[in-house]
Amino acid sequence: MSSKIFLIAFFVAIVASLALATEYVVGDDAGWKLNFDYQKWAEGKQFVVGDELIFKYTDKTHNVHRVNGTAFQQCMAPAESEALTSGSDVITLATPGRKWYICGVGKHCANGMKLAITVSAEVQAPAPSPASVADKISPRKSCAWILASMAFFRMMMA
Ligand SMILES: *[C@@H]1O[C@H](CO)[C@@H](O)[C@H](O)[C@H]1NC(C)=O
Ligand SMILES: [Cu+2]
Repeated sequence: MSSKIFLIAFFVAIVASLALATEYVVGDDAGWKLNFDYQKWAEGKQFVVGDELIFKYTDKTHNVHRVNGTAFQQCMAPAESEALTSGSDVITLATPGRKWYICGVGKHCANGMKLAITVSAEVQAPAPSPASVADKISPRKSCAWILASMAFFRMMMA
C-alpha cells in the first residue's frame, strides 16, 4: 500500500518536472566572455517561452544588454544604466520571437559577446528524420519520460 503511494508521488513529481522551464547557462562552463562563439552554442537548442537564460561572468568587466536586431548587427549598446551587471544575470524568455543580447563594454560585442536566439511559443515536435531525432530530444527529458513510464507501469502491476 505505502509503496503504491510512493510510486504515485514519484510519477506526479516526474510529470511536474517535465513541465518546468529549462535554464540555459549561456556558454555553459565558459560563461559570458570574450572570444566565444555564442551562435554555435545556441545552435540546435530549442528555446521555449518560460525558459531562462543565465549570463554568468565573474569579472565585472562585462554586462548584458537586451537589444533589437539593428543594434545587434551594429553592436550598439543602449545606455549603460540599462545594463544587467550582477554577474549572474537571469533573463526569462517571456515572449516568442527573435531575441538579441550583447555585452555593452568596449568592443566586446564585436569580439564575440553577442547572442541571437529564436524563442518558440511551445516545444515543437522533433523533425521526422530519424538521424536528427536523437539530437532534438534532450537527454534529461527523455530519461525522465522513461522513468515515469516505468513507475507508472509498476504502479499498475502492484
Ligand atoms: C534599436 O535600438 C536602438 C538602440 O537602442 C534604437 O536607437 C533604435 O531606434 C531601435 N530600432 C528599432 C527598429 O526599434
Ligand atoms: Cu564584455
